[in-house]
Amino acid sequence: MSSLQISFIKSSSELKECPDSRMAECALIGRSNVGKSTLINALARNKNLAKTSSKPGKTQLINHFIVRQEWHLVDLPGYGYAKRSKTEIGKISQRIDQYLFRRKQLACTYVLIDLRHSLQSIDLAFINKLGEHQIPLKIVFTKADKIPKNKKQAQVNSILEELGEYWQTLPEHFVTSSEKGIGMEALLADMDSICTEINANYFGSSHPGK
Ligand SMILES: Nc1nc2c(ncn2[C@@H]2O[C@H](COP(=O)(O)OP(=O)(O)OP(=O)(O)O)[C@@H](O)[C@H]2O)c(=O)[nH]1
Ligand SMILES: [Mg+2]
Repeated sequence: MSSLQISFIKSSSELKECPDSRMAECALIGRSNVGKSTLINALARNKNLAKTSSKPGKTQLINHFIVRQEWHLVDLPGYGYAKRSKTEIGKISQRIDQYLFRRKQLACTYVLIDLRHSLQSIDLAFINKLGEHQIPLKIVFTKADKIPKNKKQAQVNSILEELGEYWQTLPEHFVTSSEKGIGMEALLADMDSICTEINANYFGSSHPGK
């Protein structure tokens, strides 16, 4: 994979601080420590772009990155990190919801799920909430390097089966490892094509007001 032109734009603590741009964006969401920020670094091939940590709760703000000067990639705080005060948990969850439910530029949400575990109730609740609000979503399985090769597909199928009990049509999914660079090209191509289409149809020259 050739290196990607991507740079950090800004961190925002609420929706109204987010970049006021006419560009589509893809957002990464998922439990704290699932590997959202690391995934951005793996896509960028730059370990210092997004701040990561082996401890959960690292990303607390809405972080905008710009890809090829064409679309935004957004690193969100994780949900489900219990070792915070109730006030802090409420504030972060409100920040996430406000962004996901009201950001007009949001083209697709990628929900990251750790492939090592069965589907957690908090992930299911979050995915179902996105579905109820009709927010486009896809699933990104992370840390695939931690699963033996011969067990990987069975683990993917088992999580999808659990999800299938609630979803008639399963969301599209990607299997990735930021550590080993697995699945990066497919994921990036997907984001690229979604944002290019939205940019052309919604933010293009025919868009009213432009
Ligand atoms: N083995 C392995 N470890 C990974 C992978 N992706 C992330 N990690 C590790 O998982 C830990 C958490 O990664 P982060 O990217 O900071 O997680 P996050 O989802 O951004 O977490 P918050 O900011 O707390 O929401 C770090 O120790 C990473 O090195 C992966 O593909 N494979
Ligand atoms: Mg993070």
